[in-house]
Amino acid sequence: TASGESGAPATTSDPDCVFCSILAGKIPSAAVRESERIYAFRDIAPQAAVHVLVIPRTHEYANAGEIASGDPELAAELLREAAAVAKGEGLAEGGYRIVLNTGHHAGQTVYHVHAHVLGGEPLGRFGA
Ligand code: DGP
Repeated sequence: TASGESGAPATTSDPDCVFCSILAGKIPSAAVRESERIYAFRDIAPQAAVHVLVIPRTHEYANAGEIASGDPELAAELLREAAAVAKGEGLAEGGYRIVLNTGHHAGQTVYHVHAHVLGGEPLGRFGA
């Protein structure tokens, strides 16, 4: 996809992707934070008192490794926005976890890169 005449960054979309449908407004979501390239919304099946998903508006990166290689600035923005969500949700003092699942063994179900921001209560230790 080419950049628009506005010079805005190119954005791709997949009609079969649930997060692209959320971005398009076809599936409702509870917005938490929005910027030009990033959208944050509440997870439909929260795994902690606070559970927010932070995603780039573009579909082109499936996971953390792809976005870090393909658009390092966007990857950094994803993490900055995740931290801003945590601060906005009041998690900065108590602490929180940012999770980026990659692939089957990690339980990744949506192949549109997303950071989970989890907190608001003590979290169980991660692992198998
Ligand atoms: P992962 O397992 O890392 O691929 O996480 C995908 C997350 O997406 C999972 O925690 C549930 C969430 N999710 C899936 N479908 C929807 C939806 O339609 N709305 C919202 N808000 N979250 C969704």
